[in-house]
Amino acid sequence: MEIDVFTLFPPAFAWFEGQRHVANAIAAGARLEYVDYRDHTPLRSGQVDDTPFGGGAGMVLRVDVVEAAMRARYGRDPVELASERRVIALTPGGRVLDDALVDELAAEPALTLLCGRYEGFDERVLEHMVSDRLSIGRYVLAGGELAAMVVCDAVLRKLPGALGHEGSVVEESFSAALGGAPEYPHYTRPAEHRGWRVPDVLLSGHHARIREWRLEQSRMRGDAETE
Ligand code: 6GU
Repeated sequence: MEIDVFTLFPPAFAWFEGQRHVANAIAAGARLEYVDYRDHTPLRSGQVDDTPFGGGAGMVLRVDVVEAAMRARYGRDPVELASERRVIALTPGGRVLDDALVDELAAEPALTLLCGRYEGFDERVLEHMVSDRLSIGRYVLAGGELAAMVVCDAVLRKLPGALGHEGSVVEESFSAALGGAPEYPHYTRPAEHRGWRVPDVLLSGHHARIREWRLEQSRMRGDAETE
């Protein structure tokens, strides 16, 4: 997996790269690189954004700046690129990320993530230079960087070698293995704390019964969610 993140704040990702599963994924061959729009702007004094035509608050990331950064990175017309590679604009109005979309993205050989800032992208970026618009939920963040980290986190942890235990990603919340339902509850020592006991079945050593109990718990949580 090769992920290119286009951003105005590459240093924001330093902490993210230190995460164990991210470092593991990189050690196992994944690649995470950053392109700073500002390094490629054709405008004077590093300008990357501008005020919106028609007026209004905030600043908009310019279409010519995004194009220049993409041309610098890929050496070709971004309009053609978007038909061959997942080029994903991070924008609050996009398709909302879920486990199925994470699986879909994790199966790609390469991803390009475009972070917006300020009021977001000039609409022509979204119309002509991307294959996908992706949101991490129905609320507004000040920029796409946190959203890009969310996407990278969710995708990279699905890759072989990212987590210590490969089974962890097969049967987890919202996975196909659990029929899309949330995961069952987990407990660890102590078996009792302030009178709060761990369910007996988990201490029973009966693997078939434990499994049945877990799937039942997951189903119940799924039902509760849709009520
Ligand atoms: Cl992808 N970007 C921004 N700016 N805000 C968001 C988002 C993305 N997803 C949810 N809120």
